[in-house]
Amino acid sequence: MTQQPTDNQIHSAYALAQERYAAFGVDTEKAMQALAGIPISLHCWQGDDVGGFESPGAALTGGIQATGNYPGKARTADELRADLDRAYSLIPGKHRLALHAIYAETGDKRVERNALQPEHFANWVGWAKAKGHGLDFNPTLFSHPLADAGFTLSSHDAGVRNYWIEHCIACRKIGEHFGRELGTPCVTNIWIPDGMKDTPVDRKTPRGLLKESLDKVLAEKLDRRYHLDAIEGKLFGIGAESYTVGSHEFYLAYAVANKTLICLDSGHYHPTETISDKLSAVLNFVDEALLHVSRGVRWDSDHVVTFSDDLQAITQEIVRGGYTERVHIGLDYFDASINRIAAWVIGTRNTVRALLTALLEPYEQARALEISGDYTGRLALLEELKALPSNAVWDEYCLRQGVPVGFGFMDVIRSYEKDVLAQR
Ligand code: RNT
Ligand code: ZN
Repeated sequence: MTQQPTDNQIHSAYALAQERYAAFGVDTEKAMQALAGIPISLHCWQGDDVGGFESPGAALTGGIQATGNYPGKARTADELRADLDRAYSLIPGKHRLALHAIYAETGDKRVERNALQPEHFANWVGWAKAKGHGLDFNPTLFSHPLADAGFTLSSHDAGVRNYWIEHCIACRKIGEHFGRELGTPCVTNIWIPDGMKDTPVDRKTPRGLLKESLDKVLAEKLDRRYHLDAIEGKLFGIGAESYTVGSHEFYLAYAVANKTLICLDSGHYHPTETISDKLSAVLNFVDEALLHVSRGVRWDSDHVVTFSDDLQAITQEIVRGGYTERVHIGLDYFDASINRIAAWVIGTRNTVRALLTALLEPYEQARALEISGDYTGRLALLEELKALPSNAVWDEYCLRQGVPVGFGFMDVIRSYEKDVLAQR
């Protein structure tokens, strides 16, 4: 057991912090209030290493990889929901869940992905309703025999392409159903693994085919009150190092031309490129964006999100730009080498805490310095802010939201591991 601070200690530290921030013109109460209104979409696939329930033990393909074999992973939808409940109980605020199509519950029947229906997600919808989570969705265009050749929506084989077009259409309908049932729009995000290990001679045809396929997938307009379409580009994947059909340029152009959301995954760019810098660029041309907050270590490794400069730069851009309504924040990582619930909790708490830190910035003051050309003052202020007691506000926020303060969440995770995960 960790020795926890008492409520009184937390409140007194907060009162001091509140004064320090007030001296910079920052209202900590307002910041906490704004924070409570920003949902993070947790990714269901961290709970079972992107396995899903379609065929137990199926290999994960598509050039992505979850490494590690930490015991106790969820084997059924009920186990996954129980693990998620545990995770949400340790994260302050109300948050969403992003599902993948392979998390359908089809009972004893095998249902082809192009035949999936809302009814196959009835348990998820019931659960989300009961717990107050919004749902987001993803068609699954990997871990399937028809994706084994490395091409889906851009395949030269019309039969393969059609299968995946039908799958994506089925998923948009399911997403729309989620939105209607839950009263909050579902973001359905399309990512495909299509690409080549070695240098292709024809880069053009697969991209033309992908455009055609997407046009068919998105032909039916869905009500934006219930459903939003997002498309996610990428630089490379394992086994697709030389050519990715759905590159960033491809999807950004497609999103602008077709008014979809663009999904920016922080692991999907050259190592010195950051998605924080992209937001204020793309949001001039697309209405909304989806983020896959992740952490690449040397490559698109999907490590647990840590409280890094990169993460803070992302949340600062969202807050400074006033984009909290236009940027949907989702997570995307899968670490199988540590407790999977802790992975969710640590990455999500970090993201929420980074949002809080951004909300505690005296942005107008810093901006005034910048506009007047006082870059010395801007640098001095930004450096000073780093040492302000944001953590005292964070602790107070956790306490008010009824979740463990600080490292205390690990006590809960350890007992759940002993009582539940170890019995699997
Ligand atoms: C893959 C993409 C994609 C997946 C999920 C599982 O590189 O980031 O978002 O991680 O769909
Ligand atoms: Zn992603």
